Amino acid sequence: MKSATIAIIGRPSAGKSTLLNTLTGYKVSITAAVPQTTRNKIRGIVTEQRGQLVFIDTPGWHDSHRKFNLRMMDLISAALGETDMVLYVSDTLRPAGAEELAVAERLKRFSGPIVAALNKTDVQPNGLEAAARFVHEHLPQAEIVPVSALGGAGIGQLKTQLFALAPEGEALYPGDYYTDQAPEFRAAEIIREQAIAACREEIPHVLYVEIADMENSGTGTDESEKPPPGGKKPRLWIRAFIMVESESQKGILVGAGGLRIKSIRVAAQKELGKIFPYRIQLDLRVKARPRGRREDGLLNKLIR
Ligand SMILES: Nc1nc2c(ncn2[C@@H]2O[C@H](COP(=O)(O)OP(=O)(O)OP(=O)(O)O)[C@@H](O)[C@H]2O)c(=O)[nH]1
Ligand SMILES: [Mg+2]
Repeated sequence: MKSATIAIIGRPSAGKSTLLNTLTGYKVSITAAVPQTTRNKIRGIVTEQRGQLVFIDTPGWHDSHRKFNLRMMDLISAALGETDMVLYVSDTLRPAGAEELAVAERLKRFSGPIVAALNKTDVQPNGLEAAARFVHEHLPQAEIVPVSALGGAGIGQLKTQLFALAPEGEALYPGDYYTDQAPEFRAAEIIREQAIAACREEIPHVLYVEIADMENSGTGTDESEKPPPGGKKPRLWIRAFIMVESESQKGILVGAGGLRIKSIRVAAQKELGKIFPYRIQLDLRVKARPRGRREDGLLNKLIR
């Protein structure tokens, strides 16, 4: 039996979280067109006859001295310190720049096996050659696999390569686990994803979601709980707040006549219904957080 922990590392928006979702077959980690979507170490688990791969999704590697970014870099370093292997994701649609070099420099100090997934091959195959050359030059020890995280091309080959390089060992999680995240955290992430999708530019980076209450009419929030045969799914009430920095941001998220928050609520409710075996009833509001509590306390909320 093979068993490995694998940190997924790469630039912002390279497609790390999309790749994790495609590898596991579940929506484990939220994704967005804007960078800096992932803010935590999110685990996704793949169990097969061959063994078990435990992936750790990480925030995008971003060179900056802002406290927010430094904190995310710490998360990446922590993931690299606790992992057997690295799955390095590069974006073949963007030429390698300073950030890509910084990632490669950091990975040079990693002693385990590295697999480089050259992503987004569905769009423009001519970026592939330059991306492969970059990896050959800067991470010569890495095995290269071209993939499309979105379309699924190359995913089977990527898994084969990862299993081949994984050490022998016992599974870390039961075979039916695909993530280790608590239901409240998953719910907050799904709502954050829908809020990000509904607004542009500045707001995505400052908002976070607080779950005030989660209560069900069944026996628990256990995801494995199945509806009774032929019966209706039990109901799950979720009361949540989208937290922003200012009244003007609140205004943008609420939208004219409350239309934007309504569409975020409807979209989030639908997505939540896909990951939890419940009929979801979501009560969603936007709150501007009080001034004067913006520094470390806030960082702890943004990056948990
Ligand atoms: N065309 C195409 N788009 C992709 C592919 N993989 C990811 N994307 C898109 O790239 C954008 C970023 O994807 P994410 O998975 O959120 O990227 P990430 O690396 O996790 O980003 P951060 O968490 O912000 O670092 C989204 O709009 C995805 O739909 C792919 O294989 N092909
Ligand atoms: Mg991500």
